[in-house]
Amino acid sequence: MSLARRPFLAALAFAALAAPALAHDGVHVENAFARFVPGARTGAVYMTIENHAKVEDRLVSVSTDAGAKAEIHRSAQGADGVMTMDALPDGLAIAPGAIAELKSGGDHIMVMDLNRHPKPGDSIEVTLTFSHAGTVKLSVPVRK
Ligand SMILES: [Cu+2]
Repeated sequence: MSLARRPFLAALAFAALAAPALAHDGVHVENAFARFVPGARTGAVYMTIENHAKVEDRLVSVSTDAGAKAEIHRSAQGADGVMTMDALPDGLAIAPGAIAELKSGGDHIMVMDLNRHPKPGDSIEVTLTFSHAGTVKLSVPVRK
């Protein structure tokens, strides 16, 4: 009995060691940066998120050490031409194989209730939580 279980345990240990190498089985984040306009009460985080999985994923929540609150926002231009933005209550869906661009004037992560004013050259910690890929922690550089 104990002999029969051995290969199973060995396989588990191997899977645990191999897991970090499977970087492309899930989401892949690139070009992340944050922007904090001097004097502003909020900041924004932009990045490119690729879903390498074969199922839809969803960015459901974000947290950061730079502020008490972070929301996933979508910017849109109203009929009057004025830009507005709204929180996405259900998060940001990313289809299998799709790329979500979080950029100025579009979808973005908004940092609120700032506890400091990060400057260009600083970095902030950002934790992304996905429905499928789980938690992704990033150190995000602050740019002008
Ligand atoms: Cu916003």
